Amino acid sequence: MQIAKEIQKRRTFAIISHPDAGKTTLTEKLLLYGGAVQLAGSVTARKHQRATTSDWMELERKRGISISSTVLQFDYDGYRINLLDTPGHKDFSEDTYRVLTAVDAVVMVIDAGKGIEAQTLKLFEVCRQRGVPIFTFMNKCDRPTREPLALLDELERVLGIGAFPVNWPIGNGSEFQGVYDRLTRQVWLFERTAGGQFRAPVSIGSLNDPVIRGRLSGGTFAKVSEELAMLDSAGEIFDDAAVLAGKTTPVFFGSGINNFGVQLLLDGFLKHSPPPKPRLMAGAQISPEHAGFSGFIFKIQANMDPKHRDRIAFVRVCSGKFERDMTVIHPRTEKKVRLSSSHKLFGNEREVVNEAYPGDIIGLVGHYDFGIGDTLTTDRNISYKEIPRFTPEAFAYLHNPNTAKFKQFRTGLDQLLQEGVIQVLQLRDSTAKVPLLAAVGPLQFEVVQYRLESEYGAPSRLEAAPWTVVRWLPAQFTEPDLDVLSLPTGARLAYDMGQNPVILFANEWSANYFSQTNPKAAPSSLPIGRLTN
Ligand SMILES: Nc1nc2c(ncn2[C@@H]2O[C@H](COP(=O)(O)OP(=O)(O)OP(=O)(O)O)[C@@H](O)[C@H]2O)c(=O)[nH]1
Ligand SMILES: [Mg+2]
Repeated sequence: MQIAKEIQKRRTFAIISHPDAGKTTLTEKLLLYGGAVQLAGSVTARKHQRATTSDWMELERKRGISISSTVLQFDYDGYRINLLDTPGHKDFSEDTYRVLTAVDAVVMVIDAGKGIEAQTLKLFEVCRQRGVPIFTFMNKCDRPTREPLALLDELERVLGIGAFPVNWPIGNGSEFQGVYDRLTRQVWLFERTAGGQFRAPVSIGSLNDPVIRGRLSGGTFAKVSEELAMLDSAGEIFDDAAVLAGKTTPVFFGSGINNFGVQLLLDGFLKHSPPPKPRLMAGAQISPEHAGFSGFIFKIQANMDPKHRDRIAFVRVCSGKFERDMTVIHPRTEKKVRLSSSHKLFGNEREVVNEAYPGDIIGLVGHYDFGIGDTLTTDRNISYKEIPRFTPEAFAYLHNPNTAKFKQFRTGLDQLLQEGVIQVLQLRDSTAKVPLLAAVGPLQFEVVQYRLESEYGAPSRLEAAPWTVVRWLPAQFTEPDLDVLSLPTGARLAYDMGQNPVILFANEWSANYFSQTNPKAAPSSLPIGRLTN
């Protein structure tokens, strides 16, 4: 069975964490060790230096932060890898959460000097709910870190899962020299290379090998020996079933920037992480081997390639075989669609792909009917409901200060709206034509403004709006019902993009007061049971 073999080869995973823990840096090093790039770029690339593959947006390079998730597909050691680098900032978390619906495992990066940070904890909770296996990389061991045992203890205490150290750091901060691999009982001592662009030279041997021992200070040798003896005495062994069930996380130590421990993480991850699993759909399981092709769209992005100025819908293949030019059903519009412009993706590079298998992420160019969350399938019975929705918490008016640029402004805004990271609301009883934007966080507005200017040549001006909370009214609400609603001071009625009525409140208190005093109109934080795109 060719399809079963192809499925077994697939590893589809995301790298997640709090901002700045080193996801993009680690992603680049996984590409280096995976043979997908020859020279690793840097997130803060200066002159003559390569920038990272995953932070390809101009604004990401300027700011040195990730704004949008990136797909990188490559082959290594017999595996077909679909790797997703995600943004850590909470204002971009809607994108990150959508990515989590499309992967089979995650690598959680922790800054070993800081331990578990707020955003990591939130992302972890989502993974746990979805039962996604989690691998942990304790990064930045080249800087002073917390005690490794304390870091493990924190994982178990705060996240409530087992932590199995696959390797163990040798030396701390500037004395960090490498790791001890507990599965093979070998020491890996690395050397730093300028800028970490190339693989780090490594010496491998047993802890008592005189050459290895000669390179460690007496203090480091004694500390590592003692800690390893302690870990061994606990008698735990690597439990694949517990890892696959998301009950235990294998822990790797290292330094992404210096390439220390990256090879061990990559190989350890591939060996112990799962191939694509069956997907749940309305209580039923759709196995990857299911004969019909199916997949769903978890992300849309416009203008990835300035030469083309088009948009790509990212599809996670869930079952069956994808073949270019195949005709599928698009259940939301009930249309049949021929999929001809399919691509595999590597950052902002794309290449035509003729076939794809469960686990693969492919980019479909064009298809302006496609929206986030849509299923594409050859089997009428399949319809995935994977994509979580987020409640906007930031609101602002976006003015077009240059009337001559109205067309660019409108086209740009419409296309960015399709990416689904901002929404536009229309105030009721208002003739003003200025779009009122809503997003999970205010940084999204900056991204919209920057992209309008750089991708569409349309300058814009942002004006703060006086609300912080939006609530959707019950589905059966009609216009006459809206006429008689009495709203708290400062609140306004508006419509979302699907013409569903919402109320904008000045603050949480006012929203709660309204709910208590209007039990029949009790609004919800999401448009439950309504179509919004
Ligand atoms: N000392 C040290 N610095 C690192 C290491 N890995 C990454 N960094 C630095 O940490 C900063 C953030 O790195 P990124 O890779 O952009 O972090 P990120 O998690 O992708 O950040 P966001 O995507 O914006 O959430 C950069 O200045 C990196 O150079 C490491 O192993 N050691
Ligand atoms: Mg990043």
